[in-house]
Amino acid sequence: MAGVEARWHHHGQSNRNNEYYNEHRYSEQHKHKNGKSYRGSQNGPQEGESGPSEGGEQPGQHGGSPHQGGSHYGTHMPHKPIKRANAILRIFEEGEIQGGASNAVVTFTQEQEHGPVSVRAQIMGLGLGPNSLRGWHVHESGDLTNGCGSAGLHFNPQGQNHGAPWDPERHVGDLGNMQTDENGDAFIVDEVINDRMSLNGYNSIIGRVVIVHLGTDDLGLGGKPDSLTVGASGPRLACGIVGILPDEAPEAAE
Ligand SMILES: [Cu+2]
Ligand SMILES: [Zn+2]
Repeated sequence: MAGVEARWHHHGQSNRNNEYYNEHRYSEQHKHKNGKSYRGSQNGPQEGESGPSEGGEQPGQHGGSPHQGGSHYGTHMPHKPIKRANAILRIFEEGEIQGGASNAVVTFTQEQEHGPVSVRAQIMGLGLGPNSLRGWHVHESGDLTNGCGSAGLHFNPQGQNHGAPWDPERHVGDLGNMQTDENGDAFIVDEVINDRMSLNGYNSIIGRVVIVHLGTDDLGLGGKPDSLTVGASGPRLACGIVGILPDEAPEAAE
């Protein structure tokens, strides 16, 4: 974790090869970071955009990889962390959504950009079975082309084995099990389930998929062939894409 964070935040230190090219850019950034004002970001042309050599010479500058400096192109833009997101879970069968409106909603809140994500969930009407433990995770891909089946494996940017949400060795996407009540519904109230999860940066779950399974997650301890990858959690029952919400909950409608 610490290593990843360091890489994300200190491009200049971990990217020696690019230092020559980026020297000017870095010094400007630091000036801005340590200075008082981001004024240039909102008004008028930005220094970085006016240089004649901007563009062709530095592949990656405009691209997506943060390690290549891709994010630097927008450095002068105001930075607004994502604070809230949710996933509406739907039951899929053979790639098709089943049933009517979903009563299964998971909401993620991250008040501080690098702080913990608290999870609130109301999981009703999925038929999870009464008084059961049901595995659930954030899977890596936001692709529901073939229903929950195309969402990939557990979100695991550090390449670790599957585990419990409190294990040192685990996936960022590991949420363990949800406990259902006598009606087969589950309610989670503002709980920090996995403190590696984020709505921002390297461990961001935005655009990925929450899946609830028909079986119990063995938390990597079951000794089955898929215990260390998916916790032997069984078939994928319901899923939904994690989407960005406004910072504040809207006023309740009448
Ligand atoms: Cu899963
Ligand atoms: Zn996992």
